[in-house]
Amino acid sequence: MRIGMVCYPTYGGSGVMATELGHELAKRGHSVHFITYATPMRLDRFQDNVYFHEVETPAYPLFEFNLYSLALAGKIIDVAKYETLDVLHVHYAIPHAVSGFLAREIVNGEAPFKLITTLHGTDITLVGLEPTYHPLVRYSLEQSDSITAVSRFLQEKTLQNFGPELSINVIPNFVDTALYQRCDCPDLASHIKPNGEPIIMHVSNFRPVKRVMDCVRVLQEVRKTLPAKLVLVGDGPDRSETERLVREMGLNDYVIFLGKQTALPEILSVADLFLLPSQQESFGLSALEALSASVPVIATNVGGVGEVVEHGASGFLAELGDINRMARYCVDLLSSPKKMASFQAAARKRAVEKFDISLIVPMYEELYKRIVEEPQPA
Ligand code: GMT
Repeated sequence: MRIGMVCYPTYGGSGVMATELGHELAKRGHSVHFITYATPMRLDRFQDNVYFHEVETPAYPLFEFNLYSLALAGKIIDVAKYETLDVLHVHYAIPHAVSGFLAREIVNGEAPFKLITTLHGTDITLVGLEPTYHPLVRYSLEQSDSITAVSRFLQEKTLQNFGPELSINVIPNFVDTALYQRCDCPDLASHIKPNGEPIIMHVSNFRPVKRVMDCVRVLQEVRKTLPAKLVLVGDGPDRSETERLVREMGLNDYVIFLGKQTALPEILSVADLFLLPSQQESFGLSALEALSASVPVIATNVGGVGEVVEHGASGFLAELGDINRMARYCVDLLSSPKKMASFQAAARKRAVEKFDISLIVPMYEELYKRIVEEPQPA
């Protein structure tokens, strides 16, 4: 099949998912055409059957604002015509579903393709609720040939916020469990935990919704009992504020900022626990990657996180902002090797049995096949 894949190329779960999906579909013999404004972060190696089409947004003095949505529609039209796409799969509704819909209407007859929209989170729970965007998101969902959501939570939220008549399939996010597994990384371990200190890790794009500063507060509580360290991976708007808080709390020697990293399987391998204190999370892909690397997760019980982490088995869930409880869960696991071992095993089992790439990608393939075979509406 010939598939167009539209996503954000930046450090974020929806772009990661789209790119990993594209890689796997290409391995299975499909042609995959990424269409976005920069090379997606994980499109970092050559692969047969994978193509990248960069969207350039022409400037003109009259345009005070960048016309990306239109430039994207124009590029989709170009790729659909010259690469004869069967399917256009857009990740994150705003503006991708709108640009995809517009392109499909324009090329219909000449180069028809089916439009699939995958919802990832704030396109439905936050940005899509802005009164300016809401009607556009609703219309582009109604007009998509198929809609998928990455969790049951997000499916329900979409039905509530955008219309109970929409038909939405849940296809959860996935992880390559062969890649994300614990490995021995003595050099990294000796750098990060020279004295074998327990390591609590957090990986995110440091947006306010991730509440990275709560990780620092949890560490402060944990250190009243155990000499733990916190490793923060990623970068974004809240990084400077978090660094300031670390200095104010006198925790400089116990918090390591690694910035944006790509070698996540190795880095996760030095972690004892993964902390995700988010305010909102439709799925929590970083938590799944941690589980796959046998790292139990302590997270807030928000959105779809409970569909990924089983409370009391592969991790623990706490109320939003409940620093003391998250710290107690950390201490509980870090001070009980037997319990920790059973949580580590459950974490890995959960990722392998429920979310491995080999289980989820065929769901997308079946969906593509089904909608491509559906007759075109008259
Ligand atoms: O919705 C966002 O803020 C961005 C998006 C992203 O690109 O990272 O995150 C969402 O999609 C991820 C991949 O499906 C999910 O794992 C995240 O939970 C979700 N973020 C939120 O719902 C806040």
